[in-house]
Amino acid sequence: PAPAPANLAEYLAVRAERAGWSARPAFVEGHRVWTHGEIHDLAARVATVLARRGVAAGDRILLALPDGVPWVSTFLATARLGAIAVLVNPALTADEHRFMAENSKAVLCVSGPGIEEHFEADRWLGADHLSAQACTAPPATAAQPVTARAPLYIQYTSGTTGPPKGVVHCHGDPAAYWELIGQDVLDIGPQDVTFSVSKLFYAYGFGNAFVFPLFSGSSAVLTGGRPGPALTDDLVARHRVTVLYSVPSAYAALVDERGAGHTACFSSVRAAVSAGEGLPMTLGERVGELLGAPVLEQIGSTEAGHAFCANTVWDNSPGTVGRPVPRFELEVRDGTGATVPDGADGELWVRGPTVTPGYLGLPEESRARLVGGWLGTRDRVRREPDGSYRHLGRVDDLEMVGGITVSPLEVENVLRHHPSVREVAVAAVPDDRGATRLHAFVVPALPAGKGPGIDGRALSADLIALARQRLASFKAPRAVHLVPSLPRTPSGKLRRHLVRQGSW
Ligand code: 3SK
Repeated sequence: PAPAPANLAEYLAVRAERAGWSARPAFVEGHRVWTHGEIHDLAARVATVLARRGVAAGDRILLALPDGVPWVSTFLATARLGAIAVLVNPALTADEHRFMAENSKAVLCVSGPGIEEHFEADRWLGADHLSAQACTAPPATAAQPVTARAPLYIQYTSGTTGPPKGVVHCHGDPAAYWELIGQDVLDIGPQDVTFSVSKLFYAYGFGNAFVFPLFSGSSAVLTGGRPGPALTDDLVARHRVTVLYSVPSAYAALVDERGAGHTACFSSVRAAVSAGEGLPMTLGERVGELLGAPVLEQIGSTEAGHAFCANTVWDNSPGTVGRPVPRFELEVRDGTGATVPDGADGELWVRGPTVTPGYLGLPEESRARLVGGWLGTRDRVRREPDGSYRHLGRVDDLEMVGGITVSPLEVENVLRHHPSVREVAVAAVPDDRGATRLHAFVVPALPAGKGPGIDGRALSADLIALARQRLASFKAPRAVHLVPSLPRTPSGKLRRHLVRQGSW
């Protein structure tokens, strides 16, 4: 390996050249294949254009771009200058973009066409214009020396209340994501072709589709929109994808819409990774059958940068999120902060090399969630005697119904067994008199073949009967609503507070 200069962009360019990856594919976008050499050359040219625009070390550059080579090259160029990339979802509203631009104090906002009015004109730069200028700019800008703890990028995480919080990560963090997860969990090597349904601006997608290919000499397929089942199996088949990263709701749609007849499309896949929220056992089994590959569940967070507990290609315990990633310490604590014994439920706390130093401009929130270097994840888990962890939902997920605490996950796990259910969320919804009742919101599975559609009344009655049969009666939903989709974050996590409000 190349000696490690601390500037990530320079380190990756030197690493690719010394490893002989310059002519190997790095990113596939539509019909265009970009090699590792082309990517680092383009990034150095984009750095020249940004430097001419006055971007300097420590400046923040907001990237509101779809997944693609402009995203990758602008990120690397920003890093090269010692500036800090603010990674945001390009599909946000104008108000959300304005909040993030202000909150991060971005000196420049780079976006594609159609959303320029979300940003102040004198702080906006069009991605097309940047790319055009980069073609003729020299790749001459020297990399800014930085330390491994210098800030590299900011991602926003939205809690259930309050505005999104900026999470800071450093130049040294991606090397740890690569060594601890890309290499030691997934065994990614130069021959791999990967595809991540999770986008680059999000922690899971950033590691999967940016960090791992650039550190390993492998390649990633990039696509702008959110890929549905048809596009996923087309891309996997066309590019012979070997590692697929996705989230449970997208896997549910894939198995539902691309049944047994499509297994051949996935013959190249050697591993499927699932994160973002809990993967029900039955869904994991169906995904494994469709893809003909192990389904590796893991858990991580934006604050930790990537996964901190994972099943690996060598050691997979379905139904669990695996064992702690080396160099991460995990504790399960009760509400008083005391650790609980194996087999008992509690909140997961994590300490490790890539945990964020804090939230941008929020010292009190940072102190509350980051105590002595330990991050309170808000995930409810149980440690099994064999050292694996079972994910039981979010700490804030528990619902109060008639004064009794109910785990909506327990109810969801029962309802999900019904063949006509693709996705389900259960929440306590207040009635006209202010009393709360459990309601189930169900995305129906597509009817097989060309048969009749779903009979909503019959399905509701069936689901309530199923819950009564399997659970204590107070856990059975009082009402079932058929909905076209559930409210989720871009990473696939359920927005349960919106389910509770019954509005999305
Ligand atoms: O959301 C998660 O569980 C996750 C998993 C892996 C990497 C990053 C994240 C946020």
